[in-house]
Amino acid sequence: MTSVSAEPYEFDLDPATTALVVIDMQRDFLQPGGFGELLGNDVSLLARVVAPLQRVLAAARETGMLVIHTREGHRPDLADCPPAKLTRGRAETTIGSSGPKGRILIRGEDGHDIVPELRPIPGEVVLDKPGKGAFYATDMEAVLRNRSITHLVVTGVTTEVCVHTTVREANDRGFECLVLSDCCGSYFPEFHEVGLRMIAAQGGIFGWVAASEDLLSALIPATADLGA
Ligand code: C5J
Repeated sequence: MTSVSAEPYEFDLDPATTALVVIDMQRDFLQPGGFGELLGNDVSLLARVVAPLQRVLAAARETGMLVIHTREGHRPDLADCPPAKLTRGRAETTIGSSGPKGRILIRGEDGHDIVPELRPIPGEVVLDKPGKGAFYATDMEAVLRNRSITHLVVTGVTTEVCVHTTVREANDRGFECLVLSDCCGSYFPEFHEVGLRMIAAQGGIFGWVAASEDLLSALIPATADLGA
């Protein structure tokens, strides 16, 4: 058992029963020419998440934690995409439209894939989800229960959308969630800040929040300074 310094108080975890969840670190959200930028967002705000997340991913692999990467996206025929999701925003460019990275948020397209810096390795779970939360219309819960996972370290983008939705879903299912503040990001810095505060408020109403350094120093004390 390892204790991580966190808000609102320390988060105790055992790597054997903890999964690292990496939410939607896809080209479509992070890279120029992807969906996020086509919607008018500054994608450089998300790029800063990559380096600390690489260090956490390396530590999770070293300690033998289960690693789950999620990707938001849809079937090429859009049969699993609610019409409301397609038409929301009244934008000309939407899910399924052709863009510089292929069809937006469509499985198998370049933009739908995970950024190369965080590419999954064999043995890691890659979970395709049609919604914001990782539990909705997926086998996420079965994957976790079958591995006796009780604790989640949650990272990825965006803080207030897919990260928040997943943490809320996990919390209602009884999983203990630690969100890493510098390993999550938003196109809206104020939403990121408030989103994190909402998780740890009221004695940890949805879970805990810590910086990645606090997790790393608890997991692998000898390598904690590598990222500084
Ligand atoms: C969004 C996500 N923002 N991964 N998706 O639409 O947060």
